[in-house]
Amino acid sequence: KAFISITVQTKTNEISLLNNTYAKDDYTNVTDKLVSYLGRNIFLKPHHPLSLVRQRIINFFYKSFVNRRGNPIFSIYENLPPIVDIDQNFDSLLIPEDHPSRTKSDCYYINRKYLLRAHMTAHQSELMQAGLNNFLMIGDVYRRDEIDRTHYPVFHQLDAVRLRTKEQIFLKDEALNIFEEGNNTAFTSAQEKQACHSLEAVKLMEFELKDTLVGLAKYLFGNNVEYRWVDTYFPFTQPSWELEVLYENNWLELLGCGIMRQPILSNAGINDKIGWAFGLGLERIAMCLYKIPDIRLFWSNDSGFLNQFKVNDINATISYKPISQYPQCTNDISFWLPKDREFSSNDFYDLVRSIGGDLIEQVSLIDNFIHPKTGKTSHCYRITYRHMEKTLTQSEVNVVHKNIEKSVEELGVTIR
Ligand code: FA5
Ligand code: MG
Repeated sequence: KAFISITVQTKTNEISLLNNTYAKDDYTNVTDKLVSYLGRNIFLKPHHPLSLVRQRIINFFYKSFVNRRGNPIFSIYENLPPIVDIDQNFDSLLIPEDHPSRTKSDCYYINRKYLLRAHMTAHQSELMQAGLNNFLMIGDVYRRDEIDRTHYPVFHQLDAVRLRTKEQIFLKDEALNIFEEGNNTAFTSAQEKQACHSLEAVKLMEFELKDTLVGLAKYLFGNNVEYRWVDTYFPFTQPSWELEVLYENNWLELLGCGIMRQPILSNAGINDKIGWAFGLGLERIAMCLYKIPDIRLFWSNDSGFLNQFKVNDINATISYKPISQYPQCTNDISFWLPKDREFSSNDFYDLVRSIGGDLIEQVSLIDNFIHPKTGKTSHCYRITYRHMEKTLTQSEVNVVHKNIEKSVEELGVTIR
């Protein structure tokens, strides 16, 4: 039955999503399975672990940034619709036409114009145009990606923007400016400041940004948290950094941030301010804070999971106790890739997820082989099945696996 759900879409030339109808075209790749997540808003449900993390971060910003009367200055946007256009998700953020993050194999497109937002940064420009200077944007984001315990095609991000004028950063010091006549030829690395900015302004912004984010990491993980800054690149910030924290002996990427590229502000009609911005993932933080072992659990309606987060104090220490680990079943699938059309592993992952739903714990490419005579490529994937709340029988798994084998031919592959 699950197998029918992906074919339904191809019968009509339109898709209805959140009370709107969209024409399909050659870019359409949203699946029915994905569409079923729209509007579930688990990050807003009281006591949901993502909601606890969300509220703690909001409280940190309320406490850290107040005006002279002691009122919080950051405004919170958590109902921004997840369907955005390519201008919001890419163009307004100066993401180049040929950037890999735009490809069909990375995003869920509704058609050539609209997609499910791939990051919360998509709303930056519209909120700046509305006149806001300090704001947080929180919501569900959608990406085509691998399948394992830490990756899910829907996850949640919290993004922030803070804009400052010359008077706000330099106070009464008339001699200092945000902008200078930039020497555009002086680029040596991605870490260099933008030519239009003065070094003084950038250093003060960098200091406040890093101080805020280290403060946030300590607020969430405790004062003794070990952290490090890593230089990185984003098309919409320069310089750019990632903050990593040490968690169970691994460096975990918590967030990306940087000084906003000035054309994003000027395109939004802002010519007298400099800004910093960051974006973080809520699942990663919740998985560490509450020791949640598998990202699928966030979507569980099981009371054995949800009740563990019913606390009166959102800052309470919670350590998730697995209800029980039910056994895994693995089944492999091998096929020849088509020679006459494109094939991306993400196409296969989506298909597996559409059919197997949350029974799928992991899909991994275990063999990639080119036939020496025919030149044909063969992929072998290992699919790990595990139910979160009961033991799966081999025959239940076989039914799903057969359905996957049957429908994988839609991708033009030939089962070996
Ligand atoms: C971005 O999405 C940028 N928009 C962030 C940003 C905003 C940078 C503003 C500068 C200014 P990235 O793809 O690295 O960047 O994701 C940001 C964070 O989301 C990551 O640090 C991580 O915490 C989380 N994240 C990213 N991909 C996943 C995933 N597949 N599963 C869980 N969390 C993820
Ligand atoms: Mg990243």
